[in-house]
Amino acid sequence: MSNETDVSYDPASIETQAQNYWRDNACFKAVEDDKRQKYFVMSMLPYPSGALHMGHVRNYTIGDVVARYQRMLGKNVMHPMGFDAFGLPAENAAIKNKVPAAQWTYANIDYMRQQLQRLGFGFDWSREVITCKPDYYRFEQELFIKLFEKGLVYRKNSIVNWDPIEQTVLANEQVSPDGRGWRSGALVEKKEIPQWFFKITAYADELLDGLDKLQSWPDSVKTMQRHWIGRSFGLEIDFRVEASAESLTVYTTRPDTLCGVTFISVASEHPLAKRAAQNNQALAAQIAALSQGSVAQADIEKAEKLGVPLGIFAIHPITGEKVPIWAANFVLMNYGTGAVMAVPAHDQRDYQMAKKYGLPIKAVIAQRDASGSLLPPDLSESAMLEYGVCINSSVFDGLEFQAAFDAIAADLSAKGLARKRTNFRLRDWGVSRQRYWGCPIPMLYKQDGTAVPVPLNELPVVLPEDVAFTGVKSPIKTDPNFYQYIDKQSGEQLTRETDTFDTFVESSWYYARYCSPGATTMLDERANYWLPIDLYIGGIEHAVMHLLYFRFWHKLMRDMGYVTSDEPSTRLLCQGMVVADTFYRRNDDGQKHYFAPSEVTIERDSKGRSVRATVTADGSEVTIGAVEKMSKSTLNGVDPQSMIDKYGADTVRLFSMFAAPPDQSLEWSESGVEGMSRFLKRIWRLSHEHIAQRAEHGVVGFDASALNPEQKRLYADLHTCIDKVTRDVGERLNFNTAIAAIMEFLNALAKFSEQSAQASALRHEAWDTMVRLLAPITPHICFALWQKLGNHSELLDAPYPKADAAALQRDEVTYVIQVNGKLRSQITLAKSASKADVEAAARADAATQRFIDSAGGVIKNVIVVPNKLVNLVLA
Ligand code: ANZ
Repeated sequence: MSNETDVSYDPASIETQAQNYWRDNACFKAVEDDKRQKYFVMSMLPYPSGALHMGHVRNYTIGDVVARYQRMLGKNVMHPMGFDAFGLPAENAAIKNKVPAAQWTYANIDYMRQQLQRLGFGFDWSREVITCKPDYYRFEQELFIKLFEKGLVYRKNSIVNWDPIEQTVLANEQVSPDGRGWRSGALVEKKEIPQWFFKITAYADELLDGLDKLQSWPDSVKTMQRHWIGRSFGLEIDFRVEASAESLTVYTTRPDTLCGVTFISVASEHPLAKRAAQNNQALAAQIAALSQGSVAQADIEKAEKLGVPLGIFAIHPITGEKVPIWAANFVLMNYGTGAVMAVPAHDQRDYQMAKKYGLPIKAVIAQRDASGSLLPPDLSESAMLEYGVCINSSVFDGLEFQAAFDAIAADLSAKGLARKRTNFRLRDWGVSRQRYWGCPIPMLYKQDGTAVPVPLNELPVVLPEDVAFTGVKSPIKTDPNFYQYIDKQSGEQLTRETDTFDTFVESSWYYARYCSPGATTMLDERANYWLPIDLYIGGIEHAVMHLLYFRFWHKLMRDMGYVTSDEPSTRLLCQGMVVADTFYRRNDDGQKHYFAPSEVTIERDSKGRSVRATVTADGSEVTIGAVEKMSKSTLNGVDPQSMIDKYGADTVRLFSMFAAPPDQSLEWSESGVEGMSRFLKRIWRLSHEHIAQRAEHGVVGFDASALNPEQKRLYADLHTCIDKVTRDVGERLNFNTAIAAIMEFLNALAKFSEQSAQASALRHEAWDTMVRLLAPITPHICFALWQKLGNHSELLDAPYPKADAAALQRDEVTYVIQVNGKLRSQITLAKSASKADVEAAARADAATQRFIDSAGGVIKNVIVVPNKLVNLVLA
C-alpha cells in the first residue's frame, strides 16, 4: 500500500488549474451549429444582493451537472448566466450607504461573478445579460411601444396600496398583516392612480390550455398556474334596483343557488356605493373604513368579513322579493362586475356576513343520502358549499347543478336578465412602479394628458445612474433634465413618464436574449436555434408570477415575429430549499434571539444530528430550534464562500447534489460536507495507488472477453453502476442516488485486490469510467485525474460511459443468507445453481457456520428463494 501523504488532495490548487484552463481555452463558449443537436440549460438568474447563498449554489450546481453531462453525450450545449440587476434593495443600499444604486449593483455583480467562477460553473460568459444595462432594457422599451400600438399595452386607473405618510405606493409585501405600512406604520389606504398594464388576459386561454402540453413541468406548478389564471364559467344576472330605472349586475358561478339570495354585496368602490354615500357623510366614512387594509387577495380572504348596508334594495328576478344591498370589504371591484349575489347558506363569506349582521340564511341545495332521500344541509357551523339538488327553488326544485345552471340561464336570458360569461381570476399585469432603480417606461405626456410613445429612434430612454438619492422621492421624478421633453419637430413641451417597470419585465425575456448576444434587434435568428429551453431550473416560489410572465412574453415575442415556438421551456425543475438547524435563546420578553452556527459549538450524535449546542464564547447552552430555510432572520445561513475556502468547490458541489433529491429540501450539515471531502480524498488516494501499480505491472489493453470470474464480477458491478447513473442523471435528475451508486462501486473497486497486468487493465478501465461519471459533478478533481490516468483528450468532450448490456446480464447472483429470518451473510453463485447447490453453499459458508456454532443451534429446515435468499431455520 502506498503512503497516503505522498499524494495529498489539495483542492485549492487543483481547482485553480482547472478553472484557468477552462477560461484560457474558452471551453464553455457555445456556437450555433445546425449539424449538432442543441441543448439549452439554464438556471434562474440571481439578484445581485452582494454574495451567493446556498440556494444559488444548489440551483447552479444542478444546471452545471446537467450541462456537462449533456455535452458528454455529444450535444451542443449552451449554459448561460446573468444578473437580475434592477430592484429595490439597491435603492435602500443607496440611501443607507450613500453610494449610487448603480455602483453598488455593479460591485456586487463583479463579486458574485467571481464566486460563480470559483465554483467551477461552466457558463458561457460571452452571453452574460445584466438587466440594468441600456443595451438590454432598450429592447423591452421597444417591445412595450410596439405593444402599445397594437393595443396590448394600455393605461388605466388602478387601485394601489398607498402609504399616506411616505406618500408612496407600497407593494403587497410591504403591507403588514394588520394593514399598516412596513416602515411608517401608517394605516395603508387604497388609492387609484394611473398605471400601465400589459394585457395578459388576452392570452389567458392560451396560457391555460398550453399547460396541458408542458409534460415535463411539475404538476404542482401547473396546478398553481391554473388556479392563478382561474378560468370560471358563470352567469351575469341583472337585479332591478328598487325605485329606480337601474339594474345591478352580479357575476355568479352558482346560479343554481339563486333562490337562496338574501342580500347583495358590492365593492366599496362600486358606483352604487358611491352614490349612496354622496349625501350621507356618516355612510361615506363607514364605506371608506371598509377599504383600509391590503389590496392583496390573500389578505382580503383572511380579513374579517365586514359590511355596511347602503339603504337600497334590489328585486329578486325569480321570487320578486326585496333584498338589501350592502357594501362589503371582500368584494373586489376589478373582478366580475364588482357585485355578488349573497347566498349565505352556500357561500362561506356570505355566511360569515349573515351571522355577523343577523341577515337571513336560506338553504336551497340539499344532498342525497345513500337511500336517495334529500338531506337538508347542516348550517349550524358553516355554509354548505358542495353541489347538490335544488330545494326551496320553485320550478327549479329537484334539478342538479348543471341542469339548474342551464334552466336558470335559459329562463333569465329569455327575459333579457342574464348572460353566460367566462371570467378569469387573472388580472392584466400592472407594470408601473414609482421606484427609481428600474427601466424607464418609454412614454411621454402631452399637455392635455394624452400619452404618446417615445420615438423609436430615440431609444433607449436611459436611466441616469449618477444621481443623488434622498429616499423621499425617486430622483428622476425631481430631475427636470430627465422629465422635461421637447418635441424636436413641433417644439411642443411634453413630460416623460417617471415610473419604471416592475422588475419582472426584465426577467421575462432574458433567457431569449442569451440566444442573441450583441444583436442590434431584440433577438435575431440565433434565438430559434436555441429555443425553447431544454431545462430551466429555479425555485418553486416563482411558480406563478415569473413563470407565467415568462410564458406570456414568449407568446408576445412569437406574435411579434421574433421566435417560432409557443413555449419558452419544455422542461422545468423546481429545486427544494436549503434548510439548516436554528439556534436560539428566549429573551425576557419571550422573543427568540437567534445565534449563527459560527457562534455556537455543536455536539452531534453518531448520525451527525445536533444534540447539544453552547455559545462558543461563554459555554452557555442554547436551544436547538427547528430545521428551517436558511435566512437572515434566523441567522442559520451558511456562507458558501467559507465552505469553498475550507473544503474546495468540488466538495461543496458534491454535497449539494448528494444530500437530497433536487426537488426536496436539502438539510445543510457540516458533518455531511466533511463526509464528501473524505470521499474525494479517498478517490484521490485510491486512483493514485492504481496509477503507481499500473506502472509496476506494465500496461496491457483491456479485454472484456478475457476475464476470470472475480474480474467478471467487478466488470458487471461497473456496468450496473453506469446503467444506474445514466438513468438517474440523464432522465430522472436524481443526482443523489447516482452518487450513491458511484460510492457503492468504489467500495467494490477498493476491495478488488488482484495484482496482475490483466487486473490492472480492468482497474484502469474502472477508473477511467469513474472519472467520466463524476466529471459533471466534481469537474476539478476529475480534470486532474483524467490527465494523471494518461488521457490527452478533452474530458469535457469525452464520451459519457455507456452500459454494456451483455455485462448487465450477470451469470452470477448474490444470495442473502438468513438464520432464523435475520441477515447473517451472503454468497455469490452461478445463476444455474440448483436449490440443492444453493443450500450446500449456504451450509458451507464460513461466516454462517461461525454464527450457528456460537448460537449453539442445529439446522432444522432450509428455505431457498431462487435468485434471492436462503433462510436457515434453527431447531
Ligand atoms: C353566488 C354564489 C353562491 C357564489 C355560492 C359562490 C357560491 P370564481 O370561481 O372565482 O369566479 N364573486 C363574484 N364576483 C366577485 C367579486 N368581485 N369579489 C368577490 N367575490 C366575487 O368565483 C365566482 C364567485 O365569487 C361568484 O359566485 C361570486 O359568489 C363571487 F353558493 O355567486 B358566487
